[in-house]
Amino acid sequence: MHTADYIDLERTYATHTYTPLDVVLSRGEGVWVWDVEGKKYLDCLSAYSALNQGHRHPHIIAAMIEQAGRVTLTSRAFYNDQFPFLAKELCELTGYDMLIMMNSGAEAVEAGIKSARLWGYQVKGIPDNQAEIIVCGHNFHGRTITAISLSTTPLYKKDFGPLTPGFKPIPFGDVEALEAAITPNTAGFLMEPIQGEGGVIVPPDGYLRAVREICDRHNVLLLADEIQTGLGRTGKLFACEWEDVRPDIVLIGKALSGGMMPISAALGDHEIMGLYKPGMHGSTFGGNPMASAVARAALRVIVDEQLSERAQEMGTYFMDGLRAIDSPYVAEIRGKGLLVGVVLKDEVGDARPFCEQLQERGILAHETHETVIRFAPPLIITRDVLDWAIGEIATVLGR
Ligand code: IF1
Repeated sequence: MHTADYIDLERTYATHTYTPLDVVLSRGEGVWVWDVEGKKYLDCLSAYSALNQGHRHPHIIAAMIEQAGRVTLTSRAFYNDQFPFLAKELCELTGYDMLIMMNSGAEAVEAGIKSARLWGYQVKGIPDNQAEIIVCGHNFHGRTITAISLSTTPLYKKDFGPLTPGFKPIPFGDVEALEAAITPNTAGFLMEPIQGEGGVIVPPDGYLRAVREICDRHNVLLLADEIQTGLGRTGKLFACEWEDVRPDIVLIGKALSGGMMPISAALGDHEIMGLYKPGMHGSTFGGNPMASAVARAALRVIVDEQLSERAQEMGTYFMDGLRAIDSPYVAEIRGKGLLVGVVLKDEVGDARPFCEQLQERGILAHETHETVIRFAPPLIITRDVLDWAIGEIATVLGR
C-alpha cells in the first residue's frame, strides 16, 4: 500500500473531522518520524505538545513494557502499586496537595470545572446552580459538550446544542474585562497562559500576575489549562511560572504520558480537592497502573533531562533564527520556549501552502488559526537540528 491507499481507507471509515497533510506516518524516533514511503521528517508539532520527550523515549517505553508484564488496569475499586507513587511524585513536583487523575485533556478540564463549582457552592457559598466561570475568547479546552460550551468558536459548537450554561467569555489579556465580569456568583476564571489553538497568543507582560491579584481580591479561583503549555513546553514546568503565578487549579495532559497514551490530571490544594467524597467523580481508566507507571517515567524524563531549561534555551535560539530570516511573508514571530507561532501577513493568505512546502523539505508543521504556522518540536531537539530546520524554513519563507 502507498500513501494514497491509507488516506482513502481512513476517509472511507473515519469521520472527516481533520484536514491532515497528505503524509502517512509509520515510525517515530526522538524528533524524527518516517512515512510509509520511507521519507524522514522533523516532527514540529509533537502531537500538539504531547511529545515533549520525543517519540518513543526509551525510558518511558521501558516503563511501559515493564508494567505491561505486571498489571495494566485494576479499576479504582481496588488500590494498585503505581498510582499512589504517581500521585505523590506529581504533587511534590508541582507543589499541590492533591490531584484527580483522568485520561484526556478535556476530562481534566471537566474535572477542573466541577472542582471550581464544588468549591463555589460548598466554600464560597454561591447559591445552588448559580456558579459562573469566566473564560477567554478564542480559548480551546477540548471537544466535550461542556468544553465546547465555553468556546467562542462557532465551528466547535454549532449544531451540538443544547450547551452547558454558566460560562462568561471575556477578551484574553484584558484585565479590566476580568474585573468587570466578576459577580458574587463567580467561582473561577479559566484560561490558557498562552492560547495555543487561538494562534499562539502570548498575553501582555504582567497579565498573569494581574489576573492572580484580581482573583485573590474577589475570592475567585484561578484555573490554568496547561495541557498544551505545561510540562516544560514554554521553558518552565508551567507557563504560569514565567510570572511566578500559582493557579488554584492546574490542568495537565498530553506530555504527562510522553505521547504513549491518554493521561491527564487536575491539581489543587486540600481546600478544593478535599471536598470530594466517594462517588462524586471517577473514571474507569483514571489512575490505572499502566498510566501511572508511564506518567512517573515521563515526569522523570522531564526533570532528569531538564526539558524545561532546554525548551527555554532552544526556543530562544529557534526564534532568533526564524527572525533572522527576515521573511517578507511574516508579520510576527511569537511564542515562549518551544511553542512558536509564525504569523503570516494578512495579504499572504493561509499558512497551509507553507506547511505543504515545509513537508516537501522534510519538516512537519501545522497551521493554527488559518494564518499561523505553529512550530512545537519535541523539547529534546538539538541546536544542530534546529540549524538544519531554520535553513529549510528559510527556503520556504525566505526572500
Ligand atoms: C483536536 C486544538 C491544540 C488543548 C488545551 C485542552 C485540550 C487541548 C489547551 C483537550 C487539546 C488538541 C486537541 C486536538 C488538536 C489539539 C489542539 F487544535 F484542538 F486546539 F493543541 F491546540 N486544553 N488540544 O490544546 O485535550 O481532550 O484533546 O486530550 O481536538 O483537534 P484532549
